Amino acid sequence: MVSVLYKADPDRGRTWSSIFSARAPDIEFHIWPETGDLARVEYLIAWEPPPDLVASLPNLKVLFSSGAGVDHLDLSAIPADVPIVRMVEPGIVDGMIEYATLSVLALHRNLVDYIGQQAAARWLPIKVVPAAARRVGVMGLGVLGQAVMNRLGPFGFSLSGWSRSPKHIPGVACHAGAETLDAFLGQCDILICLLPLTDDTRNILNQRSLARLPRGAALINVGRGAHLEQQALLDALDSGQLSAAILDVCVPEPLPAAHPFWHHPRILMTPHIASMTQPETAALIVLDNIVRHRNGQALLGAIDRHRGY
Ligand code: NDP
Ligand code: OXD
Repeated sequence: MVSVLYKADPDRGRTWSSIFSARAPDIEFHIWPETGDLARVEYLIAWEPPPDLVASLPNLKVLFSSGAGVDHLDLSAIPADVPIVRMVEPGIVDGMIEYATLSVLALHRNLVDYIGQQAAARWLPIKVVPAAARRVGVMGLGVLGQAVMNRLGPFGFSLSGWSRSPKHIPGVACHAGAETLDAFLGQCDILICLLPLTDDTRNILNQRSLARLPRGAALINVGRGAHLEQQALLDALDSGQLSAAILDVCVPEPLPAAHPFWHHPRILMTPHIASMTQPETAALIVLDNIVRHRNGQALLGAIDRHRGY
């Protein structure tokens, strides 16, 4: 019998478990810390597996990240012949579309200003900028970045995107490669970071790159906290180079109570909830991938270890 070990949020694990038993009764599904016979575990679904867990699974065939990112995994601790698959599932995509749309519209319609005005009991309408005159750019044109662009299109924003390899997306000015970063940034009144965290993207939102944005631009960071140099953001907000930031991710998480981001009048914070893997849809995707693996077919969402995403 195939054995699957799940080591992520235990509440959601119960939903995973009931879907597995309904759809694939021939698969044993264990929720950590109940593991069954470790020697029989072939598939591990995990967020942050303890360092010795992978080493204790001699028959591990595939490691599934329970999230879209894989930066929380120590790739060097996972045997080279074990594929690593990230989470690509409709629920996480829908969540990110909602959060990105909410954030873009909030910035487009000056919500940060109105929150401050309400606190000061000040009635002060701000001129509405037409969507066509607002330039929205997305760093990272992968599964999530492209889904966000598709949904923002109908609002009429002027859209651009940036990725490593060239893309052709109707209605989006696509830029590719490090040498195009400055030109891309220069077109972003609202910049969304939806990059994976890798050696190439760590601290990519720094003093230099933030200075390339049009004056008064706003930032949405839904990638990872380590994409952003925190002091560079504070300096850019204080100088007026940036007008506002919406941050779903930060370093460390949770952010300590004394951190200046909490009380900054131009920053809105959320606790890494932009999007979450939804067990109802994700379990079906992982089950499908297990079947694919057993049939010798390519795994959907397998990462490239050299690229780091
Ligand atoms: P994908 O792997 O599908 O897409 C990544 C995109 O980033 C690709 O377009 C890739 O380019 C681009 N990219 C990677 N490295 C570079 C680089 N050095 N320069 C330029 N572009 C680069 O990932 P997803 O869209 O599924 O997810 C993106 C990230 O979103 C996750 O890694 C995670 O960090 C974050 N996330 C955050 C959540 C939250 O709740 N805050 C929830 C889910 C995800 P190319 O297409 O050329 O390969
Ligand atoms: C993810 C996340 O990567 O929730 O899935 O950040």
